Amino acid sequence: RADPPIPAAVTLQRLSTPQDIDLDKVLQDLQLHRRLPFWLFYDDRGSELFRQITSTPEYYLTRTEKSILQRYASEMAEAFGRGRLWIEPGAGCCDKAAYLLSKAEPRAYVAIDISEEPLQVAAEQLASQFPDLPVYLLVADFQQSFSRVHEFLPAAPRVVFYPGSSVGNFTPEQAVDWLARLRRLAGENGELLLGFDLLKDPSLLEAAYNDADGVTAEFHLNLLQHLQDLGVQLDPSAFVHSAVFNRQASRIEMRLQITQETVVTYQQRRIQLRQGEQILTEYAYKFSLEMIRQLAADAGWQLQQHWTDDKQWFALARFTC
Ligand code: AVI
Repeated sequence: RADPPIPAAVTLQRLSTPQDIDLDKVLQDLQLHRRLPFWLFYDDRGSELFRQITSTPEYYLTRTEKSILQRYASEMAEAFGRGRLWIEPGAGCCDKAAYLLSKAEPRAYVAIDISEEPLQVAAEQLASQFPDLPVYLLVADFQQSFSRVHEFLPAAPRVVFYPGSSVGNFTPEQAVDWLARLRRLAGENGELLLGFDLLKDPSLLEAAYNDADGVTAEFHLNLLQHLQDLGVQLDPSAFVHSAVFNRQASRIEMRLQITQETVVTYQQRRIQLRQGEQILTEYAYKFSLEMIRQLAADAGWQLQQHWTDDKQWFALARFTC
């Protein structure tokens, strides 16, 4: 597909290209700790499967968050004030921001993502929906080019928008680190709008990560295909998907279960996996308001207010520095 033309109000900056994955480190973690990183889910096929997950009947998160944004967009815009620079790390196709942009009258909208293609598609849509809105697309590996992001943005008080409960895929320590980085990105008098999934009946939580059509299972197992594409040798038929809610830790734990003895090889590394072993691939933390308040406070953010749905399944909260 040819690149679409970039509309006049849109500025595209390429700050980094997808970095080479340190595959040996990934395999070492598998060998020593029976762990694989969740970001391995997201190759092109994985991103498409995640998009499909968001429309399964069981995966209430995206639907619910959008309904909150739709319902409270004016109130949120009022709370954050007009004329701010809205920055969305990991923006993807920017569809959630669109609910707010119509009300918030931002100085500009900044979408940051490592994948350029969805950003460009989103830019076309945003430009037709909001012809006067300056849009900045920053193609960046957020971990690496955080400091350079500042060089390209107009001066205005900032709001960082981080929806989707992606904060729940970090361990609490990583989440505090990440929120502290978002605080630096937000700058002086910066604010944060953070989406997070709330604690609820474990059967609803487990259903959301074990949909009946098996889309989540396919998404999970696609990680094995991704590894194979990167040059790892393995037999996918030895792995099955599992997702269980750990009540004590307040998180869904996704694991690949080993159904028969199998070997994973990469260059000189040979990893023998026995039947019954498990490989941890993802956490998805489920929060109380107090949990999220504390995490954010540890990163220097103060909770100001939050918005939720009638069932209190999901929330978006506003924080100030
Ligand atoms: C991206 N993230 C918020 C999703 C979640 O719910 O934790 C990833 C996901 N994993 C399995 N299903 C969805």
